[in-house]
Amino acid sequence: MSDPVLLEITDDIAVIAIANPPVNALSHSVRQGLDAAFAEIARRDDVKAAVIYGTDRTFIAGADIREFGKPPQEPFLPDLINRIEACAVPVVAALHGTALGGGLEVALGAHYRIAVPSARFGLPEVTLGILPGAGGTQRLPRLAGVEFALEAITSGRQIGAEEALAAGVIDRISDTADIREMGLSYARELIASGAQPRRTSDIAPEPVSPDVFEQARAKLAKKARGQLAPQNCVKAVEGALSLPFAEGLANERALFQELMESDQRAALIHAFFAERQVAKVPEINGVEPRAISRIGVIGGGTMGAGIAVSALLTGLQVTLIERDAEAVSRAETNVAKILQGSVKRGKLTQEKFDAIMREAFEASAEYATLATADVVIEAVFESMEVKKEVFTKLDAICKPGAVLASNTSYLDVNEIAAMTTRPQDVIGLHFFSPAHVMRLLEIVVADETAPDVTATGFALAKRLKKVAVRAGVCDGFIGNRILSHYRKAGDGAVLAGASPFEVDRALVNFGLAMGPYAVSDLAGLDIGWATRKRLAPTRDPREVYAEFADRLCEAGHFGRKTGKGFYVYDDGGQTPNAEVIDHIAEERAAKGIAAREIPEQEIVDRYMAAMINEAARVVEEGIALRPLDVDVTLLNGYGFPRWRGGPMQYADTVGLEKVLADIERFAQEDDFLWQPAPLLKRLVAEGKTFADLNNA
Ligand code: 3H9
Repeated sequence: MSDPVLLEITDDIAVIAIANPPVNALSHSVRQGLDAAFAEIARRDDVKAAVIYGTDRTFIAGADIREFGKPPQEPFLPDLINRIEACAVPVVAALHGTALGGGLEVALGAHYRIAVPSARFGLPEVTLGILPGAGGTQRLPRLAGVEFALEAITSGRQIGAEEALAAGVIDRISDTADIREMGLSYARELIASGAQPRRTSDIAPEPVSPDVFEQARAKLAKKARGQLAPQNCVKAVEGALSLPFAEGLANERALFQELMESDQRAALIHAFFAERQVAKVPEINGVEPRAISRIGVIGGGTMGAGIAVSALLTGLQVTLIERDAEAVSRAETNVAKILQGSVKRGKLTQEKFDAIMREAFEASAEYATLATADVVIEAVFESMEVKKEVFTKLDAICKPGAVLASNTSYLDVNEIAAMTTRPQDVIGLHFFSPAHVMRLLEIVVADETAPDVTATGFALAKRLKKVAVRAGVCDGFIGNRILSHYRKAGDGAVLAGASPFEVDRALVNFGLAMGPYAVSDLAGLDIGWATRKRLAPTRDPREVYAEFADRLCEAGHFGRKTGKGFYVYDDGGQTPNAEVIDHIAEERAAKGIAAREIPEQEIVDRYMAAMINEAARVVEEGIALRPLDVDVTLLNGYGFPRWRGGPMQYADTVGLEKVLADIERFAQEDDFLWQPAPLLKRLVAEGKTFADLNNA
């Protein structure tokens, strides 16, 4: 392996190049190399300045996250950065790409910072369940002010060069293309002007009112409910103001260590790597995707319009098909409305909006306009008959090699593919609503889908900035199949004695964005009702079928859109619907169930056990490639709390033995719903975890 840190002395300037692809993370060998370089600079008397820069596409993306959880090796990053800051000659950080986490902390330890206009900065540690642990919480407030630092550190957001310059994070922006040269010429200028080292730790931070910290704590307690890292970030920044620099650093270190040992840190880092691992699908390894520039979308409702917008925003040409002129015009309005939302939020300029609507988007009632599309995504009504009709038409019109995709969320993609003479070109692309916002895309690979069609699905997802998960064909694929099981566990808890409102509250307290009954109200209760009716003929007579949601639907209460569902919606507020309690009481009486009090923890245990158990089946059947694919699905499409890492990570954290024991306990009440998955039993017997399968 070539040296990750290279030191050369040129014109009395020590030039330190970091070359640790892909992102120049501060691995042990990089820290050693930097330490040795600064030791060498200290030894020499012919060096008048130093420059640090990153080779290839970026400066430094931070500490090497793969080293977390392993025994730490010296030199430690905080000590190394102190050593850089203590350097007797001016140190310049020349910045391009991203300077993130420990990377930005290295730059803050340097004495002068220069960046190209496209450079981006940030302390994203909080998103990994930790805090900037190499002086970031002490140096950023000194350079850019406490309030700026507090916001940047607790949000973890990336900051552009202009904003960084205005805030004092960097000293200068330069559009010199050669980063090494950019650093060198700044260093030469500093030497010529007799500039001295300028140590951030010497700056006295500007005092702020203690209210600033209290307000931050209160805001984060709401926004980042249940999370440790944001609160520790506040404490660390507070220390920058209340403690001398060295003590502030020690305080930061202690708070950092506390987080390093937390399950939340393990979960968030699992999520980070899982979202990258999920794109590694063996069957497409080395397979070239088909070219995509023109997309066809069939159906201009909420889903179709969202898909169209998502494609338009990444520069693709989109043709949207609707039934007749009136529907075409409605679809156009839907697309324009969503795009206008981007204009309002400042994400899109009015000129760009006009150009997209004029040049990249067309809506039509003529299927023939799809003849040149590279990928066509059908997003019509969820009925096999309707889908079959669409695919028969597509088969007749689309060019050879076009990818024909269905956005179905439950239906059999093999059956849809069989309607065409080219099943190898057919795939499921299951977007989540609203499609221009939600990050998840399930790529449903049917029996005959060609590997380059699957590869095209993944390439399209990347282009649309989505996280794609490979799924096999079954009712509901990965996400909705698992959902239907844990929803039944929620209903089971209600029949046993909890109210839907208690179930929602328990799961929100657990960390879900919304409880399941509030979600059903939002999605429309008629949707679940239609699915239940569709599956009724095949329902196993042993299933304890909960009817209380059907009672609401029969009365025309479909949730938010009708003003009433599990909750009553008026004046922008939401209150429990008392009628639901009556329906449940009647149902319990009819079923001979004596209600008992269900503790909050039991509600969570039931819900999680059902989720994990069905997920284990989904993995065992190969519907999901690995447990991590399930985690990524639930995190990005179903509001699962990221700081718990996904259901499989959660299962490993609480222990698979406990999950199995829970299932066996609940089975005493309903042994049809609670049948342990063979994979779960096997892992427990072998003393293994889901993580072992991820790494297999
Ligand atoms: C920290 O700094 C703690 C300190 O405060 C205190 C310490 C004491 N380490 O995302 P990509 C890998 S915490 C190891 O696909 P992009 C990534 O897994 C750190 N590996 O590329 C992938 O590997 P593979 C704070 C890392 O261009 C490959 O690099 N920093 C790291 O879309 C390419 O990544 C962060 O949180 C890492 N730090 O995005 C930044 N980063 O090819 C985390 C990436 O095998 N990183 N990899 O799948 C990012 O946000 C993005 O990777 C970045 C590039 C924006 C840099």
